[in-house]
Amino acid sequence: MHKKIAFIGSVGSGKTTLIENLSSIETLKTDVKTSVEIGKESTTVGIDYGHVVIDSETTLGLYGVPGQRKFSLVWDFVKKGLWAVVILVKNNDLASIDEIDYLVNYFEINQGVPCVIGITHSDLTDGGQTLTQVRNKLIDLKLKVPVYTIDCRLSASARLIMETIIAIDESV
Ligand SMILES: Nc1nc2c(ncn2[C@@H]2O[C@H](COP(=O)(O)OP(=O)(O)OP(=O)(O)O)[C@@H](O)[C@H]2O)c(=O)[nH]1
Ligand SMILES: [Mg+2]
Repeated sequence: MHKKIAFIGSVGSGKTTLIENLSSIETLKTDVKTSVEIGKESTTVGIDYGHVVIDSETTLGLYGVPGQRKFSLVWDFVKKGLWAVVILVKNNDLASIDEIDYLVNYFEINQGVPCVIGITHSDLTDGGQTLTQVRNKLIDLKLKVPVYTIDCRLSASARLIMETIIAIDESV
């Protein structure tokens, strides 16, 4: 069975980096140089695609979407037939934290969808406040979702996210 996981979150939260880290194949990337100021040189405009083999019967398709809402046509494609969702939030970035509401709503995430939140870039600044803000938001949204502090560049973080998603799926 081929299962589809979406990686969503604000611009620069680390989606492309995490998929690259997780994938067992060279990822398909659609990053281009940005023409507007978004705090980094390149951004995803299409789709990121990576692939993980779990066992002889199960493969995972890793689908990264652009963080920018203006490319939400891609979000609509990724949303179809989703098995699980990973939401990335950039540490100490209010816009990134606020984006959770919009994304949960857009991707119709409810308790029946395996979901994990990763707070990224926590290696750069202290992250205690962001963790509390994200947890409070989840209480408002009535969602019980594990929240981890991760670094998208590290394989230990990538494994933690993937193992949690699989454990949630097996427990529901
Ligand atoms: N220090 C640090 N850098 C990170 C972390 N996660 C990602 N980065 C870096 O942040 C930058 C942006 O990451 P991307 O993976 O392009 O972010 P994205 O979510 O795909 O962004 P868009 O496609 O524009 O929406 C890259 O230079 C990454 O190396 C992290 O946890 N810590
Ligand atoms: Mg990207």
